[in-house]
Amino acid sequence: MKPIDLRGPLVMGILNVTPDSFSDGGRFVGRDAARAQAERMLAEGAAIIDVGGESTRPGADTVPIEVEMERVIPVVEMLVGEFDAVVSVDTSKPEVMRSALGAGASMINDVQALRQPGALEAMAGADVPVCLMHMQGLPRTMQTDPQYDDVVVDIIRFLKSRIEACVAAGISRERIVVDPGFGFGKTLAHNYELLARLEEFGELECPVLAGMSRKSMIGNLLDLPVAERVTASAILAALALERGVNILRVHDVKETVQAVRLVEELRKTRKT
Ligand code: 7PM
Repeated sequence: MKPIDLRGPLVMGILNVTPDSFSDGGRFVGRDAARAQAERMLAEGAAIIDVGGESTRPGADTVPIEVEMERVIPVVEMLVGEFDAVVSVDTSKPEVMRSALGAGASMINDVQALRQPGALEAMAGADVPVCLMHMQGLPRTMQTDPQYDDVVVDIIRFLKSRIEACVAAGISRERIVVDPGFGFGKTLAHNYELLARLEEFGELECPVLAGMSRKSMIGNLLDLPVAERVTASAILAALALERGVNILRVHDVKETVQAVRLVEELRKTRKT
């Protein structure tokens, strides 16, 4: 477990260990592919590697605990043991959270914002950051007609209530990161309104994480396949940084680090 300055800006590199990304999941072939991918992202300047073994894509089913464990834990051990990397684990299951922290993970990233029974307790016993993400509905059905009164106000209200639940459970505010959850129960218009109004999340007084990398909010607007969304992802990263985002969860680390450097230079110029 390594302490991290969550104010950033930090680039978090995505490492999927689902069989749809690496043919063999957490097993040997998958582990070699995961090692190579992580090594590259670290060399490109990723501050955190986010390991995910449960596909949260729209329409996806949930994964049994044992399967997720088997995919994720050996990879966490490898990343910590071989690279001394700062590792975040993308999971909603308290059992996986505990094992991941035991294996040396430095952060938990939960798309369900610790709403699973036992998740608050699992994190209360640790001393690492946790990312609380907003999702309307569940992955299986979340993209069928999402509705909000005011998408920003509704999501801020949700995150406030989850922060309160965390604090009540003994998770200090200093450990909490918030995330509007781009693409999770949102239309294209909702996603762009969230980006436009990202600064309003500053009201929560927690570092803000944004994950827009290669998502359909790019693909559907520009009519691009996933492999051709890199440039647009880096542009959205820069726009999010301009709106005060602290952590960027991305596939393309090199391009995002460039965006961070450009925006930081611009910021420095404005101050002096
Ligand atoms: C297929 C489609 C696979 C979409 C995976 C995804 C976020 C996250 C994901 C996010 C945080 C992806 C998503 N997205 N965690 N996990 N914030 N905190 O595009 O936006 O990576 S999974």
